Amino acid sequence: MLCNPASGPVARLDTDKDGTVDLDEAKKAASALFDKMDTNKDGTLDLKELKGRVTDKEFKAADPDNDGTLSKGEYLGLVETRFKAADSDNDGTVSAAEFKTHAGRSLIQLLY
Ligand SMILES: [Ca+2]
Ligand SMILES: [Ca+2]
Ligand SMILES: [Ca+2]
Repeated sequence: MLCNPASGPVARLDTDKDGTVDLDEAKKAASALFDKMDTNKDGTLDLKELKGRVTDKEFKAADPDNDGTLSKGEYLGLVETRFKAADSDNDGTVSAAEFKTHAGRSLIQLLY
């Protein structure tokens, strides 16, 4: 795989161009992906629409009302959880290096 920073997650998600991705930027991207994945446009995602981006266990944890779907708020809550896991130095942003970790790659799955 070519390592081209210009097409990496930071270049793709860093809308304020400060070189890192903060939670707002991650949520903006996640929100757009949510709308794209919601193929039946009912405002929620079920496991089928999520296409394996979320594990069954995570899905259950993120769906406290247990109705079998994730609202956008529930989905963004999951994004926040993965964001915090990926931000290993706890500075509130995910850097290019942090995106390369296992937690970083899990976060990307929810963003685009
Ligand atoms: Ca940024
Ligand atoms: Ca749906
Ligand atoms: Ca960080």
